[in-house]
Amino acid sequence: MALLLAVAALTLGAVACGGDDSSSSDDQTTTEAAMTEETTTSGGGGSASGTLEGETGPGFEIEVKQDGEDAETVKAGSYTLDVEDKSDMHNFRLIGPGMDEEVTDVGFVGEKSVTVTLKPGTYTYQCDPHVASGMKGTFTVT
Ligand SMILES: [Cu+2]
Repeated sequence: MALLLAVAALTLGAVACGGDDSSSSDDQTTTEAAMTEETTTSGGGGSASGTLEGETGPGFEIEVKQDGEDAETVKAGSYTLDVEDKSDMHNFRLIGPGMDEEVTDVGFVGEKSVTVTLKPGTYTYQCDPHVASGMKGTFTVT
């Protein structure tokens, strides 16, 4: 009889321990979630790895350059894209994996700078009203 009580007491003790374990793992989950959020925030604010220069207008021309040369192949990463829009007839849009951004709109004349994250694939830059007239180009991100 005494042995039976001892077993019962042990069992109760084990259940109590189990309860403690689950509450402490809840704490761990919370900490982990907070750390993940922090990592995401600092990753998003990372500094650009290079600069790309976009130009649209004043004629029916649009281009993207890197280091002064026509961008054809660009390494994946975060870039500062400086766009010079030289006419109120044209805009500048960049379309690619995970993005479709109108950097300058029709009517805007001047310079605009945005940060873009380029992923491997093909990117197209274009002037929306004049795509049919050939105001577009592409570059490859590797
Ligand atoms: Cu145009």
